[in-house]
Amino acid sequence: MDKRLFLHSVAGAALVLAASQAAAQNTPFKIGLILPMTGQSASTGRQIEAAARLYMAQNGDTVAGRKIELVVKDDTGLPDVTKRIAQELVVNEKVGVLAGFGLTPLALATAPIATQSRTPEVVMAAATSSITEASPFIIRSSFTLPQVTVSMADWAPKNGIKKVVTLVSDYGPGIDAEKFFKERFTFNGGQVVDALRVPLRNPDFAPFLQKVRDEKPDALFVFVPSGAGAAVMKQFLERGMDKAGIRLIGTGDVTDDDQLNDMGDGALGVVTAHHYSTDHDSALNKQFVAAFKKANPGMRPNFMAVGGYDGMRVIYQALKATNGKGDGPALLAAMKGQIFESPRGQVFIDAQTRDIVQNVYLRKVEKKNGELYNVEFDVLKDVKDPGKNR
Ligand code: VNL
Repeated sequence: MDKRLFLHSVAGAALVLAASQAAAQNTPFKIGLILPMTGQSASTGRQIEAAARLYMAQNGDTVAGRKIELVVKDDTGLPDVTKRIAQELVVNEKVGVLAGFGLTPLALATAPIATQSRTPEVVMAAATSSITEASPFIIRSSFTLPQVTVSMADWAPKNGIKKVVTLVSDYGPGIDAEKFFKERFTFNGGQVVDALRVPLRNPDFAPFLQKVRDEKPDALFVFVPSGAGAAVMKQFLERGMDKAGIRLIGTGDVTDDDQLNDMGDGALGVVTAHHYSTDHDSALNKQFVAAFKKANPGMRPNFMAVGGYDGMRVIYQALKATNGKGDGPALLAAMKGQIFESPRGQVFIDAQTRDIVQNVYLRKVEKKNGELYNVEFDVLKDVKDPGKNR
């Protein structure tokens, strides 16, 4: 055996051993929550951690006789760091589940660790369609870009938007959004006249927006990850794009509830498609939002928080269903097929794809009691990820 292969199999054996120890009873059940707590995507980490802690505060920290320990680690948004932390959590901390994953590259970097150690990887944020195909141990509680994008591409042409320029962050979810928007919008008789991609790290939107202004489409369709929306909105307004008759449309990432309130009245009227709004009108959501705000003064929960909250539900329920004795594969099996009411509405973890099936809402930014909200005005029920089985 050559040395690399040998080291590889030793590491693999350590991962498998660690995973079986994690299933031992009466020891605490550890959930390794890996999040970007610093850097460009820190708001995603902050939202998910707050929601996970809220879930535990509401549902207790003991499940089927096992004490739950949440081990939160900051990967700073860098995939090499995520992977190293995931390995440490499995081998040294003997976590039963890996969770979190604020960005697509971070979820993908962890996939081989999940597979080798047979540890469920609960993706609470990242949203590129193909992520669930990177390991049979991945389960998703967030959403996919094709899911929300296709709904927008159906709405736009029925509402006077025939000519669009797309502007996306240049990586997995942005490429998904660009592709699925163009495909469905064109099918519906619309025309995508230009497709612009901006770098994920430290993007400068100004030159791109100038180009869009010159192209004069009916609307600009935008995908940028949570945390980057306010910068897009600011520059869109500063350049007078709205006054030039160009509408802003997109997935709900751009009018993220975490930032929306600070975007100002220029955001009023922006229409997006998404799976969650803080303003979602249900008794469960009202309870969730009130409890979240009470526990985290000055914050309101966004779609990342809901992905984290529901991801914890999926983990708790799997541990319960396996009487606290489940190893990785047993927990995974108990995660598949879960159906429950989320603050976003009814959801379902599809056992075949391990991806989430959920409602997608069309929403318009409006002011209510002095605050800006994404107010839902239409719904598409039980949307599966259109990126699967093509
Ligand atoms: C991703 C997708 C990240 C949508 C996001 O915010 C988001 C991703 C941090 O898959 O990387 O809003």
